[in-house]
Amino acid sequence: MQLYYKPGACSLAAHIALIEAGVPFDLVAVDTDTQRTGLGEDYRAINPKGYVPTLRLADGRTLSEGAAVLQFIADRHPEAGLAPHAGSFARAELQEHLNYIASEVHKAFKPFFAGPTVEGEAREAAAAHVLDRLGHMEAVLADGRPYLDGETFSVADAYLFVVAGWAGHVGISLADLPRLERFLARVAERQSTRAAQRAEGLLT
Ligand SMILES: N[C@@H](CCC(=O)N[C@@H](CS)C(=O)NCC(=O)O)C(=O)O
Repeated sequence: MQLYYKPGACSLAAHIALIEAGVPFDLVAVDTDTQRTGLGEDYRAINPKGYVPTLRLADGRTLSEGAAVLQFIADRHPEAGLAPHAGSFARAELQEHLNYIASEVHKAFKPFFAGPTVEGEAREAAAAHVLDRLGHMEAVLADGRPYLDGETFSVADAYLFVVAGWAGHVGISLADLPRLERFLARVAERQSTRAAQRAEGLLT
C-alpha cells in the first residue's frame, strides 16, 4: 500500500491514521506543481484530480478524497478503533465531523494556500472565516471531551489536527479557542502524530 502525500498537507491525516492502524505502507511524495511523484511517476495518471492524498492498494486500485481514505483505513482495521461501526449513529456523527472538516474548515484555508497572496482586509476576513469555522469545533469540545467523538481518538481527530494546525502556519491565533488549542497539544503528543510528522520532515 502506498500513500501519496505532500509534507504537512491534508494527507498527513491519512499518514497518522495508517500509523495508528499499524498498517505497513510506503510514502510517496508528490510535487503538485509539476505533478510528478518521488518515484518519477506522472501523478495525474494515479490521481487525475492532481491533489493529495491518494491511497494505492497492493492490487493497484486507488482511492482519493481524505474523508473516504480515512474511513477506508479505519474500516479495514477495526481493531485500531479509529471509527465507530458503519451504520451506527456514532458513525454518522463521525461522518458529520469529517464532512464539516473537509468542506468548511479545510476549504476555509484556501485563500492562504491557493492563488494570489491575500493581504489587508481580505486577509482579515479570511482569518475571521477560519476562526468562525473552527469555533464550531471548539463548541463540540465544550463539554471537556478529549476528542471529537468523546474519549476515543478517531480519524476525524487526525484530520482536525492537521487542518487546525495550519492556523499557526498562516499566523491565525487560536487563543480564543482554548479547548481546540488543548486538543491540538493532546493530539501532537500521540506517538503516531509525532512519527508521521518526523517522516514528513516536519519534526526533528
Ligand atoms: N477534496 C480533496 C482536497 C484535497 C486537497 O485540497 N489537497 C491539497 C493539499 S491539503 C492539495 O493537494 N493541493 C494541491 C497543491 O497543494 O498544489 C480531499 O478532501 O481530499
